[in-house]
Formats: sequence, structure tokens, C-alpha cells
Amino acid sequence: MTDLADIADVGRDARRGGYSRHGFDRVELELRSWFTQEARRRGLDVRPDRNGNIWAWWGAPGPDAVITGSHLDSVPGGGAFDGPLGVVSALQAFDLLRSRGFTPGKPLAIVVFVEEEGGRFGVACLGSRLMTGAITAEAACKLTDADGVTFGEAAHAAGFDPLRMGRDDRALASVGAFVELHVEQGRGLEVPVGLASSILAHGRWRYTFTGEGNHAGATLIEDRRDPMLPAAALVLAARREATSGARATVGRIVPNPGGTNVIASSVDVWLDARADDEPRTREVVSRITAAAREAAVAEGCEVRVTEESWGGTVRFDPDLMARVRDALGADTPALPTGAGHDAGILAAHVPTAMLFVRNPTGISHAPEEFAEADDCAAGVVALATTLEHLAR
Ligand code: HGY
Ligand code: MN
Ligand code: MN
Repeated sequence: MTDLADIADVGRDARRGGYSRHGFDRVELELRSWFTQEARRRGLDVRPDRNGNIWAWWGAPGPDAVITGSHLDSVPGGGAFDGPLGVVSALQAFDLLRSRGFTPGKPLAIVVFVEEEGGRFGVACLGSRLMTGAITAEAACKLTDADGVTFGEAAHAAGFDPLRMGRDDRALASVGAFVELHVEQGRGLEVPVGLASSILAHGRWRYTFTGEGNHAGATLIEDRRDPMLPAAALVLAARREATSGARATVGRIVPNPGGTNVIASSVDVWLDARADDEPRTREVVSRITAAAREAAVAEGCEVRVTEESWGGTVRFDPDLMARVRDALGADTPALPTGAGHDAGILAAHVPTAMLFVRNPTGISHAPEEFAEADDCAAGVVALATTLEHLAR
């Protein structure tokens, strides 16, 4: 039977620990062919869409389809469950339905979205944003990775035509319901399986601080314009200003040129900020930005701020959640999450729900991410029962 163990050695990151699997890179391409093989082995009709997402159909594609699935890419040094658990559980749920002699009354498919984490091209949920028009093909295709390769070039190398990318009304119109199974990223679940109720509003901002590169030993302190200082102020402001449930994180700082004995000439800093709604999120970001600007002026540096991605608060479809509870039991708990998902992007366009599998430590986006085998098995049964209920 297909299991996470099948891909346990694909994309291990010896330097960071965990896994580094990013949109259209060599590792993710290997995962995509693994998924395609597993789907075809089950007689599913595998049809990549024009945006780089892969759809595996049980029966002919058609209207009112019931879709499940998730992503195979990871954050740098990420865990084994975030994304792949949803894909493996979908394959296992199809196996379970077949073993029950189930024949779908509606089209049923598994979808694998590309670049959900934005770990290579910087914008999360790129495949689902392209499909829904939340990002234009033009904007997506010019996103670049650390080596300057564009998403368009990477997609083309993987066999997709950048000129055909963009909102896919036909695909959207075919979706009657989308249910994504995902490892919980927090410790809210007391039972093996729950529902998601909402996702925080969240965005990503890039700050480029520019000063004067110089020698670490020969340059007097009073003669410096060191962009590291406002960068540090931004990091501290992120923690200070993230109040009343908001979250602000700096996990990525890239000094240029990045020498131990060199005062940086510029520093790029990325801020991830999230809160209950857009006003609160933007209020936190504006306070952080004000602190960063003040520190930049004090150090004689310039700063440029770019909003790289934005997603408003997501509330999952109450009717679909009720139908899932009809299948799983009225006492199935529902909990909010601070983590974004492709389901969060689709929720604005089609009835969408999420199933969470308990994560005993709550840790995610780290090698320690974990879910007990029994809870993962309960997730498969819950997903199969949900799909059977929705697609009969
Ligand atoms: O950033 C997120 O919350 C998601 O894992 N992409
Ligand atoms: Mn993630
Ligand atoms: Mn995920």
C-alpha cells in the first residue's frame, strides 16, 4: 500500500535536516512522477492542468466533481507530513473505497498543487492561485528563485507552457466540493481527526535595506551605514508588535555580500505576518514598517518595502462542513488555523473544507513534524467516509 515511507528518502536535506522539496525542482519532479505512477497503478486518469497542478481522476472528469488532495512541496528543511500526508491519504482513501466496493456517483479526483509553500519562488499556493486567478500568469511566471530562474522557465522545463497559464474557469466550474486532508499545525486537536473552521489573514513582505558596504576592521563605527542595524530592528519589532493573537515572523535574512569581515551593502529581510483579519494584520505590519524605517534613517540607510503575497481571512463552507459532520459525526471538532493552504485559496471559489489529523507536538515546518500512525489511519478512514458521502 502507498505510504509516506515510499517517499521518505526523496528530498532529504542533509544540511538543514528534514526535507527541501520545491516547485518544479529535481526533487519535486521526482515526487510528481511517483504520484503519477501511483495514480496510474490504480487506473486513475492523470491529467496535469495548464498551471502545473496534477489531477488524477476516478472516472471521467465532469461537473459537480468531489476533489481531494494537497501538495508535495515543502518549506526548506520541512517535515514529512505537511502536504504529502494529504496526497498519500487520498490514495489510501481511494483504495479503501474500492475495497468497500464503492462506485462513485460523481466524478472523483485527487489534485496535487504545485509550489504550495512558495519555498522556491516566494509566493505560497502558487498553483492554486494561478488556477483561481488570485495571481496572474504574468506575475507568477516572472517570480524568480535564488538562482534567478523564473517560475515560467521552471514550468516550461517541466513541460508546461507559461503562455497557457492563468485562471482555469473550466477546472473551477467542475469542482462541486474540495476537501483537503492535512496534518494539523498546532495542538488544538484532542481527537485524531477534526475539521478546519478558518485560516488567519496573512501576507509576506520583503524589506530591502541599503547602506554602504565596507571593511569590518578598517571602518570606524561613526563612519558606518550598516543595513544590518535596521534589519535587526525589524526582527525585534516583529516580535514586539505581534500582539492580541497576531503573528509576525522573520525567518529569512539575506545580507549582500554576506562576508564575515564585510559590512553588508544591502540586506533583504522577509516578514510573514498574520492576524484575524486584514485591518489587524496591516496594522501590525505598518507598526513594524515604521520601526524599520526609523532605524534605517538613524543608520543612514534606505529601505524599500514590497508586498509579495496577501490572503484574507478564510472561513470554510458551513454547508460542506455540515455535510462532512453528517458523514463523520456531529461531534467532529472544528478549529481555526494560522497555516495557509491551497484549500484556503479555493475556498473563495468552490465549497471547500479541510480535515486535520492530530499532531501531538503541534510542530510543523520543521523536521520534528509528526503524526501517529493510528491517527494517520483514522484520517484515511475519515477522508474515505467523507468522499463516499459526498460522491455517492
Ligand atoms: O505558510 C503557510 O501557512 C503554508 O504552510 N504555506
Ligand atoms: Mn506548510
Ligand atoms: Mn501544507
